[in-house]
Amino acid sequence: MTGLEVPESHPRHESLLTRHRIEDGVDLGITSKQGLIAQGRGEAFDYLLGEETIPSADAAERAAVAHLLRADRPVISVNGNVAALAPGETVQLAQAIGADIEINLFNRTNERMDAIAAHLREHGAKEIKGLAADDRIPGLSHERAKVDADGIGAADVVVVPLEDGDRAEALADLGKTEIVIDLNPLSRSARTASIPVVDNIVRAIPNITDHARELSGADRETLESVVADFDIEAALAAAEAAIRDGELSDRGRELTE
Ligand code: PTJ
Repeated sequence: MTGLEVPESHPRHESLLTRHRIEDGVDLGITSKQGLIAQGRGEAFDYLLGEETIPSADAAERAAVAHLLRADRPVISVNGNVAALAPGETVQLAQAIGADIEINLFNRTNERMDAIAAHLREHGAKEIKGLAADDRIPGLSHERAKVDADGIGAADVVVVPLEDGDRAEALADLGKTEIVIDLNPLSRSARTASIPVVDNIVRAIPNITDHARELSGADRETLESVVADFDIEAALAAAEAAIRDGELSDRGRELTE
């Protein structure tokens, strides 16, 4: 563990804590070194978004829940960054919506698969998929093609945080509903998604769980209207506008002063 203290008064307290969690993930053999670079890229977008959940992202998180609660076989895909940044939160979300958790890695090794599975179990996960890897997503040559036949292979709705564009497109080609969590609204993954959530996973996953609790008793008609009311293009445009035009909230101004 890094053991570094970040004073709570620091204006970027949450962001620095997140950075340390990724460092710890690398030390524990959970996160790849490339995960550090991905984190840096994400931080840059998060800074421009004011390090907060913008209203269009909150709407996307609610629409994501409507999809997940209607799903027959929802699955949450977990990589090394997700496991380091939000392990307990991911387990809670899976429980709230009745989803499976499947580990799926770009830089796949047996050691990392086992370390992530152990870490998720320490955070309350009971069953973890991805270790059997008895199916493949067609059209992908890299390790992310490996999935469980009764996990992502059979899923109708998949939550894919920090996805790469190739797999996002391949999953969409299979007709799966994809909920992509990615701070970059210009990424191919966000643009391929049925629901692009332009938010940091450390905020997005707990917020999706809150919406799941709120919508858990909703009837099908209500869920369908939440899905129908969500506008993909408008959500992506709102995120781009927030970044480009600096339409910052008080929090955003505090960070940039
Ligand atoms: O653990 P592995 O081996 O599966 O590898 C995972 C990484 C993330 C290293 C791999 O998928 C990768 O290289 O991803 P990319 O292509 O760098 O894409 C990461 C995307 O996630 C970028 O668009 C970032 O802006 C975004 N991102 C980074 N951190 C966060 C994020 N989005 C939401 N929350 C974050 N904390």
